[in-house]
Parts: sequence; C-alpha cells; structure tokens
Amino acid sequence: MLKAFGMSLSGNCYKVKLALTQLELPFEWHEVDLRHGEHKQPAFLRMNPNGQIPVLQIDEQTFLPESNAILYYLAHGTDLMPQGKLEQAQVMQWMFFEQYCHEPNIAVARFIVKLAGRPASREQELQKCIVGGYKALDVMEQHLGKNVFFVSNRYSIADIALYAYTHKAEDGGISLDNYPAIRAWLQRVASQDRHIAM
Ligand SMILES: N[C@@H](CCC(=O)N[C@@H](CS)C(=O)NCC(=O)O)C(=O)O
Repeated sequence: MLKAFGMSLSGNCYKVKLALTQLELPFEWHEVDLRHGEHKQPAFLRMNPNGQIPVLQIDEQTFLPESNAILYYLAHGTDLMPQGKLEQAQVMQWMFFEQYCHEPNIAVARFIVKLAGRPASREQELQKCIVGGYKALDVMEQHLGKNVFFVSNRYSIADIALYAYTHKAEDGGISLDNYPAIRAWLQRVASQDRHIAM
C-alpha cells in the first residue's frame, strides 16, 4: 500500500492526495507535524534528506519527495497523463512553471498571510510574492482564455499541480477577480470525478 507523508493544510501535499484519490489508488495518509519540526528529525530525513513534505513511500526502501515528481509517478500510464511525447513535455512545461514562477509566489504569500500571521518583518517579501503571483496568473489567464485545460484540452496532472495553490490564492491577498478564465477553469477542475476539497 502506498503511504503519503504530508500536511493537510499544504497545497503541495493536497496535489498528491487529490491524484491518489482520483486514480482510486489505495493509500495511507500520515500527517507530518511541521510545527514541532517532525520533518527535520532523522526518521523523516531518511525519507527526504531535504526535510520537506510531501513524500510518497512506494515500498519499504523507496521514498519519492517533490510533489510534481510524485504526480508524474502516479499518473504514468493513466488518463491523468497524455500519451504523446510533445503533450507529455507540455505537462512538464506547466509543472516547471508551477514550481518556478507560481508556487514560490502564490504559496509563499498564502503562508505569510494565513499561517505566519502576516508579520511586519515579512511585508516586503509578501509584496514581492503578490507581484510575482499576479504575473503567473496573467500567464495562466492568457492560456486558459483559449484552452479548457492546460494540455490538449484534457484534465491532467498539469491542472492538478496548478489548481492546488491557485484556488487558495486569495488566502495570500491575491485576488482572482480579474481572472475570469482562471475562475471558470477552477470550476471545471472541481467538477472532475472524485474531486476532493483541500
Ligand atoms: N518543491 C517541493 C516543495 C515542498 C515544500 O515546500 N514543502 C513545504 C510544505 S508545503 C515544507 O515541507 N516546508 C517545510 C520546510 O521547508 O522546512 C514540492 O513541490 O514538493
């Protein structure tokens, strides 16, 4: 049985739970206590030396960290991953975009506001994340104005990766009011079979 180590408040961990659920894969969920530093203890570092969640345990010896690598592993050979070489590369394109341009802004803004209580010492960083977050949303809006999903107009792990923090963007003070195509896409994602809320 697959085991997923994560925290329910985390969008990166939600990606994994959503894909496991939609693929109807049996799994055990292990909630990791980040507040007490469980992810920096030797037992956790043996699974992920980088000390971050999520981690997927595949067998006794095999641990896979990095949310988008886990999505790739789970989706391989399923309807959540397109068949063609170019389409698979486009899935990677959007998942790299998510990790480099989207998550570091939208997830971090959410963390600063919602989880860290918006300390004055992080206000400058927050404003930078908000600017970067809107820039990422502009790119998504442009694409979703012409496409119903990110790749081949079919729901895939690219949508799961980008949905996780986009649908919580307002937690970090990033408004979706000016993004009608993104809002319509969020609804399409939420209406997929076996969708679960974060
Ligand atoms: N690139 C990683 C990022 C994972 C990540 O940022 N995890 C956060 C929770 S969402 C974490 O473990 N933070 C604790 C830390 O970095 O010490 C992924 O996509 O899985």
